[in-house]
Amino acid sequence: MSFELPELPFAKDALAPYMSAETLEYHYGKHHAGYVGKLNAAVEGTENANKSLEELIRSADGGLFNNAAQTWNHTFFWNCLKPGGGGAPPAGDVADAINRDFGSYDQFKSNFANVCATQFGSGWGWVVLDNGKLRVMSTANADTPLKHGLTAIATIDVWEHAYYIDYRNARPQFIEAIIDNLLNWDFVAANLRGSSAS
Ligand code: MN3
Repeated sequence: MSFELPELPFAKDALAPYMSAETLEYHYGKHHAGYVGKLNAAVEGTENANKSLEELIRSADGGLFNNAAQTWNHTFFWNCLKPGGGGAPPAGDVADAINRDFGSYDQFKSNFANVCATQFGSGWGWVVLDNGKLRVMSTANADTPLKHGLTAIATIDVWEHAYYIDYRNARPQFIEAIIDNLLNWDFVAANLRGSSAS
C-alpha cells in the first residue's frame, strides 16, 4: 500500500484572491506532493509500509516523521479552507465552543492570528481540543498535535511557501485573509463532532 496525494477539495483558482492558483500549484502540486513522494520512498519495502499515516506520526521520528506529518498536515489544511468561508462561525456548536473557551469570536480570532504570526520560522498555527477545551497553539516545522495527544480542529500553514507568492513577507496579512475569508467552519464543526463522538 502506498500513500496518495488526495484531490484538493476545491478548484485551484477557487480561493483567489486570498490564495492564488499559482500558490496552490506550488504548495499542493510541489510541496505536498513532494512530502507524499518522499514518504512512500521511505516506507517502501519496510515494516512501515502497512502502517496508517496516523500510526506513522505517532511512532516515527526524524525524516520519516517529518514526511508523514507534513502529508497529514497539508491534507488537513486544505480541508480547513473553502471559498466564501471565514468570518464568525454560524450559530451552533462551533460558535458555542468558541464563546465558552475564548469569551468571544473576536478574542478567538486575535489569539489564533497571534500564535500563527508569532511562530518563529516554519510551522503551523492550530486550534486544538485539549481535555475537552479549545485552545490555540503553534508547532515548529512538521510537528503536529496528534504527536502530543491533542485533537486538531483547524490549522493554518505558516511556512513561507504558504504565503510568499501572494503576500511576500506579510505573514499577518495572509493569516487574517484566511481567517476572514477562507476558514471552513463546516470542517471545523465536523472535527469538533468527531472528537466528542470518540
Ligand atoms: Mn506547506
